[in-house]
Amino acid sequence: MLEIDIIAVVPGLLEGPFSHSILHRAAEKQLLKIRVIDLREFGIGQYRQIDDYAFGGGAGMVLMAQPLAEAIRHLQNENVYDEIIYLTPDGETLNQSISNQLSLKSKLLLICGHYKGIDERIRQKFVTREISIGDYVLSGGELAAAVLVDTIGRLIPGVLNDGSSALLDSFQDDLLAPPVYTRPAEWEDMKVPDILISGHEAKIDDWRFQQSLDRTKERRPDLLKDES
Ligand code: 6GU
Repeated sequence: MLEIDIIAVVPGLLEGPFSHSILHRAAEKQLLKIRVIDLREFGIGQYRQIDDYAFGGGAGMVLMAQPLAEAIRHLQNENVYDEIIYLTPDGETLNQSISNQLSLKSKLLLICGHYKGIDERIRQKFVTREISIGDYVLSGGELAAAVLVDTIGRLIPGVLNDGSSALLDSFQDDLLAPPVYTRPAEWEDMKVPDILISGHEAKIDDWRFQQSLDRTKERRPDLLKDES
């Protein structure tokens, strides 16, 4: 069982992704437990303030240290987290290896930023890991958290239907997938490659591997350069 708690500024953004498909099934099977915490509940004063202007000026608001610290400490009273992860464009870029590592943990706390980010002191005091999902700007961390949770969730043994753990079939990890086809075998004059209909399992495996390799060389040669 992997438990993931998520502190969000716009919790509604996380309702859809986690109530459908694979992640929903994972939750039903008690393999994954996701809890979304609304930062606003820890806001200050009558208006439950959670952000303020940046010291030094400039456009954009910054999430204040106090509400975040209260939310984190409140959760820490009842949970011991393996990692406290801040989703931020200046974090380490997410890749499969990071997702594999995180899928082996028991409790994760994700913090979603918004606006101009969160007070730096929260990063220094609580955050153990910072992750970006790519080199582009999202308006907040919630969608990034949904992406991260999806990649982790499907790696938990038993979540996928096919009986194999996605973690174990690592030989293909750094390759793009081969082309796939389904019925009919001929569609608008276009035929499925004969080999796939041949029934020769070993030859099909070889063909798929070669296609993966060719496709990776062609489209993503960077993946073939040893770096993990
Ligand atoms: Cl984690 N957050 C935001 N706001 N933008 C991003 C991101 C995260 N990853 C890529 N862009």
